[in-house]
Amino acid sequence: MRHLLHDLAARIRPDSRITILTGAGVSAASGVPTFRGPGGIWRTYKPESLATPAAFERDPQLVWEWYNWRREVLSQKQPNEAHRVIAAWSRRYPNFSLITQNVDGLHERAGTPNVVRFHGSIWEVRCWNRCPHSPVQWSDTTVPFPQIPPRCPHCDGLLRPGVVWFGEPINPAVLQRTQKSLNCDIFLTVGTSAVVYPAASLAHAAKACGAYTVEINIETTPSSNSLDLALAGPAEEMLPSIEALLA
Ligand code: BJW
Repeated sequence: MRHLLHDLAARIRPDSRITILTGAGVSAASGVPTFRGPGGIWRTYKPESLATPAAFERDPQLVWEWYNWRREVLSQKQPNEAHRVIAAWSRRYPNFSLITQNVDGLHERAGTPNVVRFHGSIWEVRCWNRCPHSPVQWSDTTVPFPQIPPRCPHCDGLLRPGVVWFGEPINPAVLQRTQKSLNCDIFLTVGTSAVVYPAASLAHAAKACGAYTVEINIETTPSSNSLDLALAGPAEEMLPSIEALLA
């Protein structure tokens, strides 16, 4: 393992264009449950009854109870070493991009600016009716909401969480920023099961653009064999080890 980490560290230069894609595994050490795997959210809850527009239409109360509960849990969690190393790299490397599938806001709280939030943010809301008086989406960090489901302050209709549910498209502006950052020297995919599309295709797209592609995960994923390097281990240990070699 040590020589693999050395090889990777040797590739990282001050002017390297570095792009990182993160998934739920990056927040696991902060105590945030992942979606799949042991203890994963989808082991207890069915995605189709909570994370689809149809689920919200059917039972907005249930869906909001779930998101309200997750917001309460998240408000008590702190960024971990993986978030902190990524934040340090965002300050050090001028050509650095972070794309996260996580909606938890922990990268921002660790100090990474300009995070590309591929699946939105649990700390944002928007009007379900898309009423003309409200912005498309806005920040609301109230925990817990005094009323479930929360109501649009402009039209009194339902609010929905500002996240991307199954069957919903990725925001076009987010896709545009993502596309730009695929043109990089090193693409790291960290703590994601690489089964949810289109996020799962990003490492392959970066490789097709010429990037050296690296996976950091405690398990193998459908991408492990097709990337240039698969590092088996926890993000909160592997990233600090790489950082120590860079110093
Ligand atoms: C560690 C660790 C440690 C643990 N260190 N590692 C092709 C085929 C079939 C279906 C589709 C397809 N293309 C698209 C689809 C449909 C669907 C999809 O991909 N389905 C698949 C499941 C089959 N995709 C979509 O619907 C997407 N939209 C779309 O395609 O739109 C098209 C469209 C175009 C035009 C009009 C209309 C539509 C949207 C996907 C949205 C995903 N949303 C969620 C919920 C977000 C909100 C919320 O949180 O409530 O996003 S689902 C959930 O999965 C969440 C995550 O961001 C996402 C990915 O999960 P992630 O991060 O990979 O977590 P896990 O738990 O899966 O994995 C954790 C990993 O960490 C594991 O590998 C562990 O080993 C590892 N690990 N500890 C390092 N310490």
